[in-house]
Parts: sequence; structure tokens; C-alpha cells
Amino acid sequence: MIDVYFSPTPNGQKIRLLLEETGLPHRIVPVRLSAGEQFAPEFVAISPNAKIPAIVDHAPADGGAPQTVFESGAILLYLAEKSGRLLPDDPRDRLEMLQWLFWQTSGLGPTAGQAGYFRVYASEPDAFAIERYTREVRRLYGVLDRRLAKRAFIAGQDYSIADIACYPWIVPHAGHGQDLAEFPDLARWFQAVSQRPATRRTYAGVEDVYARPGAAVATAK
Ligand SMILES: N[C@@H](CCC(=O)N[C@@H](CS)C(=O)NCC(=O)O)C(=O)O
Repeated sequence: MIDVYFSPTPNGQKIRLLLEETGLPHRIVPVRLSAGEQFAPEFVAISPNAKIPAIVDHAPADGGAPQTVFESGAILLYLAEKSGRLLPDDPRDRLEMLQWLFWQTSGLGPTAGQAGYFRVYASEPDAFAIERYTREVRRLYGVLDRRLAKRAFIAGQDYSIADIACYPWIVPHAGHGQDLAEFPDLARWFQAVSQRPATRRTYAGVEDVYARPGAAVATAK
């Protein structure tokens, strides 16, 4: 059994997407970010950066003690390897997948997160921050749009954890100040991923993370 420390934010939804695709048995442990539960010492012992997602795998492949993993990219890699799914076999495709996974966790995610924060959550409007992050998200959406020209998936020949990592950061495009009509190849890919049964199950009943300011992301430290 895998415990998944979760909140329905983009980084949390990445892990649910993978779990729905693979069917790995798991248990969701809700972490209420608006209540500051991410700072509880028991949680920080699992996730030292005090952020979701994090997992504890009580049946790791080596048969040893429970394995904790934090950082969404590391969790996606760990669970994809555990399931034997969503990873390209070909070494060059795998390297491509890793590059886009790191691009998402170091670029698209943090930048879009800041855009959402300043556009929706910040108590004081900051025109400079809004302009800076909205412009940079637009550039990053453009990078992905160009990547997806003439390609069905972000890396390799099939759906992979690179697609899973990026998709939840396109879902709240309106909150990031972006119009998908300006990114036709990204929009085509987005529609295709949206229609996957695992994606539908992951997002069933989940509200837009920016729909209720203050509901999901308590801090921007
Ligand atoms: N680099 C981390 C980022 C995780 C992250 O930013 N998590 C957010 C939710 S999407 C969080 O826990 N926010 C609570 C806080 O900042 O206090 C990852 O990819 O897992």
C-alpha cells in the first residue's frame, strides 16, 4: 500500500493522474494546506520541504523498510518504475522524457504557480509581478506548443510521465492569464489528455484550484 499525502493542487494531481493510469493500490492522506497541515512535524518528517505531494510506500521493491519520497518529479519516476509503465524504453526517448520532466518541475510549475499566486491569491495587487509571471508563463506555454507541433506526446512515442507532469499546469490556464486558442498544438494535446479515462477520474469533482482564492495554496514562501 502506498500512502499519498495529497491536496488537489497541480502538483498533487500529477500523482493522482499516475495512480489512475497505473492502478497502483494507494490510500489518499489529505493535507489541508489552508490549515497549515504541511508544517506539522509528522508531515515534515516525510516531506522535508513542507509541501505536498509526498508518498510512503509500505511495500517497496527491495522488501525493506517503508520508502518515503517527496518532490513530485521524483515521485512520478519512482511510481512509474514501480509500475513499469509511463516510461519510454528507448534510452534516447527516456532522456527526452527526463528533460521535459525537469523542465516542468523547475520552470513551468514554479512560474505558473507564481502567476496564479499574484493574479488570484495575493492580498495586494502587484502589477509588476503579474506582468512578469504572466509573460513568462506565456513564453513557457509557447515552448510546449512548439514541442507538440507534429507530436502526439511530449517525449518519446507514447504518453509518459512528462505529459502527466505538465498537464495539471495547463488545466488552470485561465488563472495563469493564458488563452489556449493562441497555442493550437498545446490545445490539441490538452484536449487529448483531458479525454483519457484516467484523467477524467482524476479531475471528477475537483474544482479549479483558482476558483476559491485562499482555498488551496496558503503561502508563497
Ligand atoms: N517542487 C515541489 C513543489 C510542491 C509544491 O509547491 N506544493 C504546493 C502545492 S502545489 C504546496 O504544498 N504548497 C503549500 C505551501 O507552500 O505551504 C514538487 O514538485 O513537488
